[in-house]
Amino acid sequence: MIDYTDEVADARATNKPIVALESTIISHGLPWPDNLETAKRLEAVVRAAGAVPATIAVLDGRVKIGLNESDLERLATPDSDIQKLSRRDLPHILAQKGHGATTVAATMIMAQKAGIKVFATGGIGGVHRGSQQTFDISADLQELAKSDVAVVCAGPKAILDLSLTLEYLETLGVPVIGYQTDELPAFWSRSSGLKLTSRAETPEEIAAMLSAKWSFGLAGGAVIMNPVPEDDAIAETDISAAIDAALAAADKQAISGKELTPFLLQHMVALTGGDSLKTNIALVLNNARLAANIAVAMAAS
Ligand code: PSU
Ligand code: MN
Repeated sequence: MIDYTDEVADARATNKPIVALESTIISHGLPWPDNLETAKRLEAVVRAAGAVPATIAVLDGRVKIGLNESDLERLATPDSDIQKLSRRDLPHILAQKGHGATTVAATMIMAQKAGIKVFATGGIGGVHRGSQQTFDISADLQELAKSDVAVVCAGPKAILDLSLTLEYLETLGVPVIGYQTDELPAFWSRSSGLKLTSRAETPEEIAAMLSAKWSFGLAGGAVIMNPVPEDDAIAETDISAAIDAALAAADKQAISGKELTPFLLQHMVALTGGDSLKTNIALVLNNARLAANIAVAMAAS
């Protein structure tokens, strides 16, 4: 059921550091053609930092750990038959031999099966605003409590309720580690006003925390919160109106379920004249670099 590229198979056999990358950001998170270019740049960034990239997806009912160029193109092409896959969608897509891009949740499952400990994305899913009514809470959060994978992100996407997302992670016992910050970053912005209880200054410190967690038998993942670089960030005050407008549009058009996050991200790009897209690309590249540094530190310890 699982296919590895030669590069990833070799890295597994020789214990080289590997970084998992997800594919929902390619198929449903970023617009064409930036999505394909970013997918390739992410792999290049991981390689430049001394680790092997393993972009994960499901193609023809096969779990692909590592993708070749034509796989990436297939995932990036608009209007293809690529579904957005979370944990609950996997049995259907595998049995029907379908195609899908894996979310943070589904990528964590596959990474764990492949023995990959570190994974980079843009922003994790979380508790949506208004979830008291809609019950919309990303399956990413439950997965963080289940799969033994560290996820590097720039915060939960700021379209979410960040405070409730932190509460939910606390309830699930998921460590949330600020990288060189005491504050939860907010995806496009570096600050949220919400304090974190755990901070690390170096990839080595993060590797030590992960090793302590897993060697003690504390199952489940961890989230590394890596603020977007200053030069690429959008101030909270400059983006909040666009977030409100995107949420209002989703409400008006009654968008819900798995469509909601892609809809909101797409609207943000239009509402910010492309600024949110530039920041999204910058932050995910920054996360891939840190994830590779952590994977290298883990392999060395
Ligand atoms: N990070 C990005 N863009 C994205 C995502 C993350 O910069 O599109 C994706 C991830 O795959 C994440 C998903 O799991 O958004 C969250 O979707 P939902 O809220 O439906 O769980
Ligand atoms: Mn949801």
